[in-house]
Amino acid sequence: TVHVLPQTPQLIALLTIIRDKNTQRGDFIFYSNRIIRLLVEEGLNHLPVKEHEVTTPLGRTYAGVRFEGKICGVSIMRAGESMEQGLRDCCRSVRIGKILIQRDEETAQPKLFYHKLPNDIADRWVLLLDPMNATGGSASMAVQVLKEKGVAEERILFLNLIASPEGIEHFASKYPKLRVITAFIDEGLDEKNYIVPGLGDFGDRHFG
Ligand code: HSX
Ligand code: HSX
Repeated sequence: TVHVLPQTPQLIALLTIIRDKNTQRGDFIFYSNRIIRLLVEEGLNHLPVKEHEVTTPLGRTYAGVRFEGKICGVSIMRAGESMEQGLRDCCRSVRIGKILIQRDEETAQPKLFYHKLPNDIADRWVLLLDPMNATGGSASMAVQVLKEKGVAEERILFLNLIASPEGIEHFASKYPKLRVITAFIDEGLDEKNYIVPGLGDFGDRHFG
């Protein structure tokens, strides 16, 4: 299932800044971090809570809820690492796994180089981090790695800033129980499988 963030003027203004080719690295990082924060908060909205009662300073009882379950961030390197801080800003001691996948820019085929994940990842909710979902190939390969480690599809939330309709369709058909949370769905892919209008290569713009 796909969840697109509410298209508020604020979100569109943030996206406009990071799409602008004249935006310099410092601003790109600052404003993309604000969008990442919104994505993480929306991701957390999908996690279960259970009833929890507290006493307020006025001596009254408040019947509330608290988070239940353990989570883990998994970033698809390199670009996905740019989303780790936003996750840490919301979840202070969160565990983070890494999967290094690179897309061959000639063929657009992803290649898996490395992965390192917490041992108990199968017991956790996984927030999969990659800012761009173009063909869906890279993230799909990451999902395969997670499934081999015993993570159920319905426990994976894939967070990204910009997706193509093709990338969205890829997940909807291949992993119907996986939740995709994205800030924006763009027009499509160009002949080199880059997202258009897009924002260029996120990793290059963030890391240099
Ligand atoms: C970029 O290419 C992004 O950060 C993703 O890792 C990947 C998206 O391309 P695709 O595999 O969805 O086509 O480096
Ligand atoms: C390299 O950079 C690879 O072929 C990937 O497509 C890309 C990965 O870098 P990043 O965008 O994940 O930082 O050309």
